[in-house]
Amino acid sequence: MEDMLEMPPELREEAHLMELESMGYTIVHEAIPPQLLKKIKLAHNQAIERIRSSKPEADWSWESDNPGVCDYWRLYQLDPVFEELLTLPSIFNIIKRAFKEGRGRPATDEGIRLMHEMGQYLPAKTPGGQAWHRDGMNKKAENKYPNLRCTFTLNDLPSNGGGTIVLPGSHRPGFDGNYFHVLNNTKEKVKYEKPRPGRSSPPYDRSSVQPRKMPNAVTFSGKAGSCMINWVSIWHTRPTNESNVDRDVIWQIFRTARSSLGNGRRQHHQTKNYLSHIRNKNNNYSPEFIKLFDDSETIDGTRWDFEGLSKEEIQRTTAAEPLWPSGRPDIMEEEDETNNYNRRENNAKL
Ligand SMILES: O=C(O)CCC(=O)C(=O)O
Repeated sequence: MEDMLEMPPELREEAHLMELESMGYTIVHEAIPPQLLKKIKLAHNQAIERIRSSKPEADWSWESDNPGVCDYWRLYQLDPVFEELLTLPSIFNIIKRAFKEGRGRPATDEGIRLMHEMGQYLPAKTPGGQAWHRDGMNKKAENKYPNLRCTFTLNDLPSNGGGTIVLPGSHRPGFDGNYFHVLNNTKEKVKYEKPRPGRSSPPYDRSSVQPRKMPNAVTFSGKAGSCMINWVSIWHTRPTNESNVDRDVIWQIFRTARSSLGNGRRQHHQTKNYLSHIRNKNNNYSPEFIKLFDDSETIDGTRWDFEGLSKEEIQRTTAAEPLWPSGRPDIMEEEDETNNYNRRENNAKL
């Protein structure tokens, strides 16, 4: 069987959940309906264009030093079409169930929360530039409350197109940092760089590791609109894009309600304007959607150590500011004080 689409629809969700639990990832083909995909690609291309025309190339990417790589945050306030990805039934139902059912992790009835989102353009032939890693693994928090990541590909992604590679089954507890040197050909410890304004702290010194080719690893590939869902605790890396096709992806990471944010990316990239809009307005959104943005109940809501950011830095990145380009009308009209906000000085404007 080529993919789950050939299964009876009523069994597909179960099958995806089973894969997610047993292998740590699952690929949902045709997750984004064609009409929506068109609109999302348009909005994505505009966001990328905006970055390119507003910053020097060295600042185009938040996390990659490779030439031409471009990424952006705050998708939902850039264009409402991105909000549709949050509750896409083909994906959302799987994520909700994966968290709710627990299966060895603490289960929750309280729903799920958005943790982080980002769009990225990566030109054909771009080197991987990453070590094998697990995201945000922290013995206190993330091992117990792992998060789920969705990677949507907006283009047809060939098998040599730089799609994320995962090691099936390695999401389980027990596959900790001791495997780093096995997978990355180094005995060096991970070296964190200091964060720079407007950039993430690159998670390690990229020159010191050479990710091994693991013969049984699986590479994400699929038609435009496909989505890989994976527990972030799975060992994974970004391989070189050997194809002639650019890679355009959108990531969304979800956490379970009440899980710790420690050692993870907080929702720092949503501006205060957007968050207050979401919290105050019910017209267009279901309560379930609004809850996605609720971080008030977290155990250590003020902690922020993954990127090494200070409280001031968090304050700066969440600052209220006018929304791009002149703001979504549905937000701007409702917030009379919007015009008074000063633009932030750093270059992570989006
Ligand atoms: O770009 C990819 O395929 C993987 C990215 C990744 O693993 C990360 O940012 O943690």
